[in-house]
Amino acid sequence: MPLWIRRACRPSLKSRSLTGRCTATRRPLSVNSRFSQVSEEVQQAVAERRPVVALESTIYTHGLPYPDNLALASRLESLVRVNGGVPATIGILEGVARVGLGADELTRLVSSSGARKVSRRDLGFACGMTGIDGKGLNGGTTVSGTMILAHKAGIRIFATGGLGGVHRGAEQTMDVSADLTELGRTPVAVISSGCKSFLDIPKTLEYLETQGVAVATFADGRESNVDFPAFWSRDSGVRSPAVVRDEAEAARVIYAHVSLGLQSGLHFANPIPERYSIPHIQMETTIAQALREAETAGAIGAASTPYILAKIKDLTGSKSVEANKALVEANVIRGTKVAVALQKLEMDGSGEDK
Ligand code: PSU
Ligand code: MN
Repeated sequence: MPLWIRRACRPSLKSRSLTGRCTATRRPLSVNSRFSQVSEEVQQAVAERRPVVALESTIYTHGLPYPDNLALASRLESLVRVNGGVPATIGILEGVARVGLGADELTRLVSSSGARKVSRRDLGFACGMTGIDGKGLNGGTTVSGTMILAHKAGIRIFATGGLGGVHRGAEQTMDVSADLTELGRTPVAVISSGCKSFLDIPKTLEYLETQGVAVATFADGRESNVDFPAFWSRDSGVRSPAVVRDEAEAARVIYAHVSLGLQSGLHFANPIPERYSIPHIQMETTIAQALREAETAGAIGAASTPYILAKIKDLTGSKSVEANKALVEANVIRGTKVAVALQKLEMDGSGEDK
């Protein structure tokens, strides 16, 4: 059981509702240090058990140019707020891992050149080293880096565009995103539009199963044949291992998962809104070309995903960028609704009666 639950459930007059259910405020692990800071707003929202939604920053530092990235970052934060949540954008600014970047901090991060891409392995470097100017480093946190910092701050819900995965040819390269192992060890629910199909989706789902990650796709009104989505495409040719009807159902799964003390994460895939979706078959040609160009350029390891994404952007013109923005917005709205539904379950304990 995560420490914050244990602490929150210590019996005391304050921590028991009339029904005897635990309604205490939730205290995160000690997070404020020289290397990590949680904003006042996020700390308070977590303590008051309000629905907090984590947002990553690699999509800004490595996905979009300035100032488009800043516009998207502000828009995503306001979407969380108008849907009843508290946003917590996460990233590394001058050597400090920040949960809940303020407007000025966010601008400094997304406008800086040379920000690193920070997954679990990079956190110590990003916070421990300095640049040639003697200042701390900047970094955009990936799904993996963001999950770690969100969890430390007591946040359970995280919305983003897409998840890393097992790369095609991984049997040779061993290129498996750290996002997948993070999902295996960190109890945070990630809402995204699945994996881009330049990855190997069947292997990604196999790997997530091995890691003990709960994976489901939002049905969006579909009765059967729900595919795990492939980012720009609602279909992928690969059936989703599980399906949830709506945000309330996703919240019930999270509530049960956390109550059982499971330490692994969850992934809820939200298919791209229909009017922006690009058919799976159509994307395949573009992807094949982007992969060939990445191979020729020798873009491997951490450089591989950003390189392929930039190539696909060149090849599809603005279409993929528009679709990208539309889907991340839809995911953030969904993620916030899940967080609101989860808060409701926790507050009235209705999940326990099921
Ligand atoms: N997939 C996308 N968009 C992204 C990423 C993945 O569709 O921006 C980013 C995320 O930050 C993700 C990271 O966590 O790339 C995965 O990189 P890698 O494949 O190197 O693990
Ligand atoms: Mn990789």
